[in-house]
Amino acid sequence: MLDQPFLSDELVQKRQDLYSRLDQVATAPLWSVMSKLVTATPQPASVPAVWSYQVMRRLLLEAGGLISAKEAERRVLILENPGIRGMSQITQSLYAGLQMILPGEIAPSHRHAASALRFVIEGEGGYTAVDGERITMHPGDFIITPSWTFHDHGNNGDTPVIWLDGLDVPMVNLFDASFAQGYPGGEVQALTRPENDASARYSQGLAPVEYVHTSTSSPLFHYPYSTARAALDTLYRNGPVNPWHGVKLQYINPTTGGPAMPTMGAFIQLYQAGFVSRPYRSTDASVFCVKQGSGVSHIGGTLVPWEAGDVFMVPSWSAVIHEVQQDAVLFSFSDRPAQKVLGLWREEQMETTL
Ligand code: GTQ
Repeated sequence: MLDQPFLSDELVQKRQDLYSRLDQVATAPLWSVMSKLVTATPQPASVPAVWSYQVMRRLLLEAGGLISAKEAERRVLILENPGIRGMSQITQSLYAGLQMILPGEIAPSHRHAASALRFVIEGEGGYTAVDGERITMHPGDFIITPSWTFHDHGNNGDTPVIWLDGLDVPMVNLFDASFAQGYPGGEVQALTRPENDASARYSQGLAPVEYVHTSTSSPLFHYPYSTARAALDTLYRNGPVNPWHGVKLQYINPTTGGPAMPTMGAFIQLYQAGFVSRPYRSTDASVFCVKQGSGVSHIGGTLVPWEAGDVFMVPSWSAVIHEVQQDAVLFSFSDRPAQKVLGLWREEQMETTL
């Protein structure tokens, strides 16, 4: 910073006078806000945080006895970052929540400009229908709901189904580009293709010869856990294991090789018990959901313990070290694709360990 020059009382007074007249014409001097406006490094207001699944599950079940999925439209407990309460945000750019559908319930069909992703935590028999195709949800499955696709959820099983929702709502609202509407034809959208149709079309290293790439999102909406887990196990055996990320895969649009959606990227990684990752930081704040295992993450100096079902977040540019206690599979998502396409994304793989 520059040395502060001597200011006479007269000059101070004249400046104050100018600033108050600037204020009256909706103007402000850049020099008084420059350093907090254009920061040398990211200065996130969000803080490291963890939501215990055992606690959240009890609260969701309690909510289930007090309001139906139909009345709520979506029965979701929003995970609000403690550093930015009241904003419905888990990071500066992302929304996250835990959604529950009880047996026989329906969350009515709607669509919105915001893109959504789901990571299934618990329960069998749940389904979500996206763009005319029903997807049966199993724990660990990753499912996308691209922007402006109709989607409704239901539960044909006999136990609660609970999943993590991730949406880019804060980004959509940053741009003042939000639209939403209910499905005009009733609670449940018409199904236009049988289950697993998109999987046959797009997930086998093949694509229909007439397929034309037009959407910004993947035509494949369902990424089963069984497939992801098998890949992680094989790659762990084959090696090498990355000292920062363990074995880490990203969910892709199979027709482009790029991310499944343009605003949010999603990942799944496997760490062996006893593994201590090297410190890593990146400009995309990340939301993690623990599929299995337990450990402690050191997030910018804060100790965050986690176990199966827990959700925790790492703010932008906070160095994170994962100390793994029991063999762990971590799902995560962030705004990385948006940052990359805007030329903003940075990462740093650091060398020092604990
Ligand atoms: O499932 O469509 O957590 O529209 C928030 C808004 C879930 C959904 C959320 C939504 C949904």
